[in-house]
Formats: sequence, structure tokens, C-alpha cells
Amino acid sequence: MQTVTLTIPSISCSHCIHTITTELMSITGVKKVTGDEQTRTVTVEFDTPATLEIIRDVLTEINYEPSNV
Ligand SMILES: [Cu+2]
Repeated sequence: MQTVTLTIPSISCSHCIHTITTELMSITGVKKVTGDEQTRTVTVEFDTPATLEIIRDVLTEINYEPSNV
């Protein structure tokens, strides 16, 4: 299991966290997603076949590109 905390500048409210959580949980191998709208961070726990690259690509596709990975 890997855990990564992503900084996502385009997060502006709790709906953003909800959207991101729904999208990331649909990736096979993603186990847990928690987000904080105040710090604009999302923490993702994942295992194979999920990878950081896949997670990053999905977020970029929905306009929540992480700035720290
Ligand atoms: Cu929002």
C-alpha cells in the first residue's frame, strides 16, 4: 500500500473534494481518499494496479491537477 498527499490548487469547496473522491475511488486499486478543502490537499491510499501516474492523469483530466507530484 502506498499513501500520497497531493496539493491541488484548484480545490475551492467541499464539492471539489466530493468530485475528486468519486473519480479517484473509481480507479481500480485506490482504497481510500480523504480531502481537506482548507489546505487544498487530498490523501490517497492505493495499491497496484493503481499508480501515482494514473491518479495524476485522472485528476488532470477533470481539471484538478496536483502541483506537488
Ligand atoms: Cu468546489
